[in-house]
Amino acid sequence: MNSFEKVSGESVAAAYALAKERYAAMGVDTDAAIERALALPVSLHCWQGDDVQGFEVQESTSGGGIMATGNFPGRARNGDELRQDLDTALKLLPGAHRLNLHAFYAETDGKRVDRDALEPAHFSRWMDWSKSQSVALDFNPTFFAHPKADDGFTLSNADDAVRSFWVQHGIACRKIAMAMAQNQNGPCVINHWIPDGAKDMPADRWSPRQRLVDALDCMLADNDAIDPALCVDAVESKLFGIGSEAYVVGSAEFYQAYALQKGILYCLDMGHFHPTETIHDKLSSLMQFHKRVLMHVSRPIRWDSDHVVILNDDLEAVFQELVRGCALDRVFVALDFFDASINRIGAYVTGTRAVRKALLSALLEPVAWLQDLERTGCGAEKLALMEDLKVMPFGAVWDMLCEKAGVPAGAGWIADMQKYAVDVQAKRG
Ligand code: RNT
Ligand code: ZN
Repeated sequence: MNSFEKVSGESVAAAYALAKERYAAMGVDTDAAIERALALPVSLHCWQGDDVQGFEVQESTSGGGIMATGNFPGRARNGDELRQDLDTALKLLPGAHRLNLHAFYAETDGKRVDRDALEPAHFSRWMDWSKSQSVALDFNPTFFAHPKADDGFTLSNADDAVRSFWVQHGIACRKIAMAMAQNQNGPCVINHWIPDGAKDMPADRWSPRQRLVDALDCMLADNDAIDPALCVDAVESKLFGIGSEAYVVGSAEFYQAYALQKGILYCLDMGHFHPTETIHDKLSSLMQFHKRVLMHVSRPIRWDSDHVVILNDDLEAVFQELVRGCALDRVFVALDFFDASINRIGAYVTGTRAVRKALLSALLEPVAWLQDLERTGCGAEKLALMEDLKVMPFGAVWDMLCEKAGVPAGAGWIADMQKYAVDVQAKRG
């Protein structure tokens, strides 16, 4: 019978010694690559733990078109359970992490508090957790799953009262992000994503976009208590959604231009482009003009399906671009996937480890050599070297990275996931 036994430290060290030599022969310092790969913060999204449901007292509605499919037992039902799950996942994850919260994960002690009235106090438990775990927080207003989002329009709604409700929500959230930043003595990235769009051919594409500009301007103008170095605003574009197949107000062009004009971050979600369109080629264009970007790491299958991220070509290409362009310091990496059909700790760990694997793999490239071959017309040599890099002993370096971070190497973490499923998740209603 196979079992998910832990790999011994000796066998990790022995394999690493050989791998280190192979990489050194190409001029790559594996120790330095491990150190750099561990240092980049990856922002863990709280919403994988509860299938994007949130803790609100009010009846949640469908508005917004994002939905996790599946019914695997063990979903976190409140803040304590979600934090317990995150602690468990973090123990199995190598490297630096942040936690990305959504506004509807406020804890209001059974009181109904509408989105425009949210305050930092409703996140005090999250902020206490953040301090105790030394995990900084990022934040998102929740412009979906609310009666005022049911007609598919929030910040671009034609109704002044509805639009201003959402502007107030954004303003309230920026104050919360500011409080989080102060609590952690460092920036909190606040990402604004709205679902606004139309199911079928709009007769007027212009007015909602004009209204969105005005609403965002209004939201971002409320700056009395805001330090832009601490409350780092981002805007996330999308191509289509469930119920917004024909038109999305906040498209890529819209937010690329808006973010640039306002000096805020543009957020690229890997699932928010055409089905075969990937984001790695966009980075060296956008980043000529945008000083920094936010990335939502996700995995679309045929559509924006938010599957658990795996180490595939798309993911590797993104980190290769960032490393080759010396742009790692200019990107905020956040996760955005949700699968309710498998163990949720397993989803967190598989997806988050895949991201750091891609990062490490990119850091193990002999970039200067590849670029030199290209510059000097040695195209066949460059292509052949790129192919050979794929079968270098990467796994041995990855295992050492895990070992150095004090988390199980290889597939050893799966046994911990299984134990937690029995000891904790199975007992949830
Ligand atoms: C939706 C966007 C957005 C959400 C989260 C929950 O298409 O990708 O980022 O997934 O805010
Ligand atoms: Zn996203």
